[in-house]
Amino acid sequence: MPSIGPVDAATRYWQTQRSSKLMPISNRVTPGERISSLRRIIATQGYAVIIEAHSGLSAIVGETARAEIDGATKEYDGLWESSLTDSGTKGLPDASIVGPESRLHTIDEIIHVTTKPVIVDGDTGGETSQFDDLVIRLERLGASAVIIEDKVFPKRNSLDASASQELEDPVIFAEKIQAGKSATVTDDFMIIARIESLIAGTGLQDAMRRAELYIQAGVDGIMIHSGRREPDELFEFAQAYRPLCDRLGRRPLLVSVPTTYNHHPDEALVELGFDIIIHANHLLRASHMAMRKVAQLILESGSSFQADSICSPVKEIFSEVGFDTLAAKDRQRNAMLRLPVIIPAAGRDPIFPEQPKSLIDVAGRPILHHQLESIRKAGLKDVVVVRGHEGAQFDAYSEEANLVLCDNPSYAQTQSVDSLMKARTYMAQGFVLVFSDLLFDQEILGQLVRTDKDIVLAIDNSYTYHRHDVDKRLDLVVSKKSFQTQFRSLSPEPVTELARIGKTIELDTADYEFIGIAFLSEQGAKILQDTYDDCMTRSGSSFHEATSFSLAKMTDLFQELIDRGFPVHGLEVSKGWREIHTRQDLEIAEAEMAALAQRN
Ligand code: SPV
Ligand code: MG
Repeated sequence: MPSIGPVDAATRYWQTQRSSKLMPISNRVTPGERISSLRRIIATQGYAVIIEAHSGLSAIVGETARAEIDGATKEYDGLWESSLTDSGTKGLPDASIVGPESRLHTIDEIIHVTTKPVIVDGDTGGETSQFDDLVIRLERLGASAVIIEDKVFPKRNSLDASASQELEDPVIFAEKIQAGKSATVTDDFMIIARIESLIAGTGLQDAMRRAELYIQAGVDGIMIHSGRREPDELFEFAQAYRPLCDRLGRRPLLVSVPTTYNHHPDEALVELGFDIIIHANHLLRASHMAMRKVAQLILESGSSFQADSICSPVKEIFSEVGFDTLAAKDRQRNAMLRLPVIIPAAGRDPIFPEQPKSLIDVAGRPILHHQLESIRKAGLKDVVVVRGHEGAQFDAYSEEANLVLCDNPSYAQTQSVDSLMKARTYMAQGFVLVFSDLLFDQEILGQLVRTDKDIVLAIDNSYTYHRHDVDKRLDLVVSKKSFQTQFRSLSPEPVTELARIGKTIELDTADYEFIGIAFLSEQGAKILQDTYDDCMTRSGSSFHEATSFSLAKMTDLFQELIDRGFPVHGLEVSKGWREIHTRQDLEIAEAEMAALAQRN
């Protein structure tokens, strides 16, 4: 039998909890963190390489792309939300036709599914007031920068050499930059000016003059664009940029979009002084070519069979967009609904000696009937009853669908733990424990099963309001938060970690009573069984409140788990249950049910 030393097993438990629960948090980013991350990357790495995205899926592809080079992993530093590819995706030309609302929708779509910095193509920025509004919205979304070009609205894409390109008056454009800067909330959000002199053919001198004006206006970066394959003037600009900045006393970032001159590698552009390199349209162009190929192939071959080899498998798309995670959650939920409910019902109660407690009639039906009704309303199906005293009376239930009868022949010498363990073959996926003397609403089961804890007991504190009238032995509970005085006045958390459980706790010390329903996840059930097995090997004298381990009650075993460092939680429920301890309880329950039936 494996020995699970108290410390070892609990330490292992906490380690697995930490590693499994931190993952989703590290995968999220706040707008503020995302905005500043672009500057941070450039400050630490010296440059940033950006890939275009035009949709959520293309953004995921860009964000997750990896290359192993000389033992190091390379990835993109951020995403470019391009007007060319956003328009192209919609089947429209890049000519100020797709409006800002639509563009913002795409940007939001990209930001929603990624964590990397996003640089937005702001076209001309529109009028000053429109640009202000764009800046406010982009900063709030978490984009790191917007690039606006010094052309006149409506602009035409810069890569079409035949298009006539009209440039904006640089003084007016500089004012737009200033207005945009004053609309920002943080210093992190960047406004980058894109100089189109080399596209419009007005030459290097014009480009340099514009750069000076824009730098003086407070711009955070300059993008110098060229549609040439050998952009000599652009390289000259890059060389003259450093002395210009030295003269002006500040050097905004320098940005390159090497679509036409991409035989000059990124590294060479960084050498020339570029800080940001944007590969501006490649994911759209790649998907366009792939789509055309596949569309044609299916037509030619009369089936999609041959196209399969050049399409991503559906499963890959599923996992790319998080369908896998969602399906895993569904599976988890369905597994929850398949959880067995185990009812230890073997004991003999001296107040009701003639019957198993489960089969006492309340309002004309045995307690077990009421329990099965609530269990099934909660969506749980499988029920295991452990019988002992007057066990043959359960024979009437042997044909009941999804109900298993288990025997505890030693019931007269043992207590609830022993009975529960007679059903251990049903615990592999976790289980719900229900005491046999309890009437309860289905909501309690649903709430318990939905907590993300491994061992959760339904607890109620209503007895504390009349604790001095309590005349029966309750399963009392002390929660950990009762040690933390600062929490006492706050509204109670529904789930709380427990410190003590047992019948001999002083009524004044306890916060809650355990009502007799508990949920144990797969891991919780394993911990419970391992602990039980370990205690069996050591059993001898007393075990918590029991005089021997074989007489242990569930409260004793739960206390043992707490002492070993496994978290046992309580979920607060304040109504919807009644236990039948005495004949008076029976009368009260019947009266309550009659009142309820009348109301309905
Ligand atoms: C874009 O990607 O939309 C750009 C860059 O503005 S370019 O197409 O080269 O003008
Ligand atoms: Mg553009």
